[in-house]
Amino acid sequence: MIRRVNVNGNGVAALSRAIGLGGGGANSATNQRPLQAALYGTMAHSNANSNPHWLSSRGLADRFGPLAPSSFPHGVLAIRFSHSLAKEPPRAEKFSPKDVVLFQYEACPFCNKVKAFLDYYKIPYEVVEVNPISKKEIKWSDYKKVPILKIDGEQMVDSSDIIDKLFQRIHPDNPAVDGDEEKKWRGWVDNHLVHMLSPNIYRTASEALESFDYITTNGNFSFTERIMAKYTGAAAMYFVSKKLKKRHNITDERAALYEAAKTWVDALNGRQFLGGLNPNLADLAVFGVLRPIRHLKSGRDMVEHTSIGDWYTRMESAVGESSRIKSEEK
Ligand SMILES: N[C@@H](CCC(=O)N[C@@H](CS)C(=O)NCC(=O)O)C(=O)O
Repeated sequence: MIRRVNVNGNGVAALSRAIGLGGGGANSATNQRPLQAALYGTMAHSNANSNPHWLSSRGLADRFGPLAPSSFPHGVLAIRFSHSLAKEPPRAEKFSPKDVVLFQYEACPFCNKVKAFLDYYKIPYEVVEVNPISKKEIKWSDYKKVPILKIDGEQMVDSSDIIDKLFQRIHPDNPAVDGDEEKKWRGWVDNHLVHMLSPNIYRTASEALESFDYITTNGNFSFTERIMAKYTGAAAMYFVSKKLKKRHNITDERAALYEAAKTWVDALNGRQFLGGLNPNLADLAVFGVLRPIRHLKSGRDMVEHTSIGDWYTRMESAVGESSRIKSEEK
């Protein structure tokens, strides 16, 4: 159930379709709007076609790696397991939905949080890549953002709500009430960590190209689409990332990323995971958001310049293989 993108034209429109943006013929002004909108991306509220200034859209921010603030103490030695997954097998044994479909953008950090949860619990799921302009794949829903999880026909929206609901179903006897620490750090991921991503992964021309190479390789693109998306998308996001940096008052994006990693390691306070012996939902959220960038230059730099690498490696092994169902397995 993976989206196939049809390429009928050249230039900007084809490119915009290639990065999942939709669009018409190649050269007209109208045909450039889809790219603008797409690049606005992620725009939580925007009507892309009505926005004349494609480099200033807040939408872009969301889609390609949203963004925001932080502050956080750390070092609580008392381990709270209210939401912790400690001592439980990383498998949803009492909960086995038959049909789980995640509507997503490949590079969306909120979608990646949900994927980390599903992978950890070994809940098999299909992925539908959503076209950010037409959003035709989610036309059936009133909700216009991703992720949307359809689970045996039931719609769930908003990454944290989705995770809370799934957690409750996996642990029906253990009401999913966040411990204060876990809750705080889950909030930190949504309000701070995600905002570090775009300024870092599109920081230089070569990093923007590397990021779009990742996005297009992991999406479902034809060869032509991939090439076009890579270069046009990378160029656009390079400029957009500078705007995002300003919007979030970031002066040195790398330093801000390292600081975030350090803040997280401090929060662990010597524990294997924030959850103690096993990951809790905050561990899964941080891991989910960082996983797509781990092997990009920014992620490599982060591991080299901070001590987050050991925790990250433990998370990789705790989460294990992805439980995503590939199209050929269907
Ligand atoms: N609070 C939501 C945020 C979801 C969100 O903002 N998703 C972005 C993509 S990363 C989106 O769909 N934006 C709307 C759009 O692209 O039009 C969550 O945690 O799921």
